[in-house]
Amino acid sequence: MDYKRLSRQLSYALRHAPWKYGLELGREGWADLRQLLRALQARGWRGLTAADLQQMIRLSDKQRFEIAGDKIRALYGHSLPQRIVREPAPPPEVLFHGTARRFVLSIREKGLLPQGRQYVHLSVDVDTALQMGKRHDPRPVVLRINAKRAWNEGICFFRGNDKIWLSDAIPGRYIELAGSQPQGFMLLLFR
Ligand code: HQG
Repeated sequence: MDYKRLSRQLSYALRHAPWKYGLELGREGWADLRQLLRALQARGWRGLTAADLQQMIRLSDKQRFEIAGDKIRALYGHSLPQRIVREPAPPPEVLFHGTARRFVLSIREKGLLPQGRQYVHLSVDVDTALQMGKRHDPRPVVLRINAKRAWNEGICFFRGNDKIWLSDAIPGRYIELAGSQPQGFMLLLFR
């Protein structure tokens, strides 16, 4: 089974367009597992079972989905107009965000914004941030976020999974370049 393609389709259904799959997400993003299976079966995933989805989740490089009983949800990445409700939680001292070189000036000026998604996406480690940034730029920039200080000063954070945190917009004063960047000149941009 092509788990990568299945995962992509699930992301689309549970993060971006549940209505196209006849799904209605609850306040916290949960969808009915049986209904999702039926919708996917009708789209060519013949004989797809909950066990297949569980296996896909287990084998995935990222913890994107969660199944509980007869419900399933995406843990992050939503772009729906209806905001997924999450419980704010105190973040670690520092979090990271990987982005494209071309976005840095704008982030410096306006801070980190959720853009097309409901929340800003941050990671607990530099490696995950690099992977995140590589989706936008072959030589991404990693930003270091003073998360605890932002939280103490009223910015909301939410746990996504073991590696990913979500947050509301983060002003530039909490952001700096992480460690040594290949693009040394960018140090000039942050402090
Ligand atoms: C940038 C993937 C200009 C931001 C990943 C990012 C993640 C600004 C882009 C998850 C800006 C949005 C989400 C500003 C932010 N000016 N650009 N003021 N503020 N940006 O794809 O965070 O594989 O919507 O830096 O690993 O890259 O799908 O968000 O580059 O966890 O499971 O605007 O999606 O996970 O891009 O990625 P995206 P993201 P999956």
